[in-house]
Amino acid sequence: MTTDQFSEEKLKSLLKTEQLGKKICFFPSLESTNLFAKQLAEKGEPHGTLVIAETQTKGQGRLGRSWHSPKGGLWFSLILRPSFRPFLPQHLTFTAGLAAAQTCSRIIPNVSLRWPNDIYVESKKIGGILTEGRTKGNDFEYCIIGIGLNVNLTESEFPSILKSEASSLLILKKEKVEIPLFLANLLLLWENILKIYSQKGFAPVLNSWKKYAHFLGTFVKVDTPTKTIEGEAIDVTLSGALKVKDLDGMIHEISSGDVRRLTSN
Ligand code: BT5
Repeated sequence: MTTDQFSEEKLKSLLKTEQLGKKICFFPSLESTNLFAKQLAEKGEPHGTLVIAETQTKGQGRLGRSWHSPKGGLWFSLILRPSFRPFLPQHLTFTAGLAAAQTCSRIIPNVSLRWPNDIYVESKKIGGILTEGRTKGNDFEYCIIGIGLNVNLTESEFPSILKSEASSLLILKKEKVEIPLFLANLLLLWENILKIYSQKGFAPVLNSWKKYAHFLGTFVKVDTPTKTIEGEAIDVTLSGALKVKDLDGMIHEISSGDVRRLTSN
């Protein structure tokens, strides 16, 4: 199917991956690509299946938050059933973030990653990742990784509440990005990162991820499900946790939360 923003045939002709995106499910509109991908995964759809929608009517963020998904953005989810063990879903989020940051960096400078799942350019959020998984016993049967990237969104397409904190590749680059080419690049980079993860473990992925983690070494405020911690973001561990040193010198290892930067250096 082809629309003015996306062409399935174009994507197929540009894709150089072995597994990611080998099956493409494209829709002009879906409630949420994560939700749809989950339904497909439950029916046994294979590793690498791509679900993509031109708009989402109920795009999901983390913790029940919503994701604004008008036409012009790149909204997609992948079904991942990694054959290697062990793997952690939170590690997969980092692989996705790294692939997204590397792809965006080919278009605009100053792309950064903010723990655990945000893609920023300076102080503006341009994308986010939503990872969901289904367990079977102690193991993961599948993971759904949803990526939302504000590719060709204009200023007027953001609601006023997001205007000061969000941006898009189009706004920053002042040029339209070809979505099928962008996605083909992203999927190839992601597949290579997943290969590195399966062969060499998480450490090399994390090291590359940290090159984009400009928030490390700055003062942050982290809202966790139970408390708020302020201090210096000092590291991200191999389990994917954020280490923050508070003003008393105490080190906190945080596995879930939202980071806000308190300094702009
Ligand atoms: C995220 O959540 O950042 C994960 C977003 C994942 C979206 C993708 S799109 C494809 C797939 N299908 C889905 O249904 N979801 C995934 P979180 O960290 O909770 O951030 C959500 C917050 O970001 C919201 O509360 C807003 O403040 C802000 N936000 C919403 N839409 C935005 C947008 N388009 N650009 C920038 N910020 C946005």
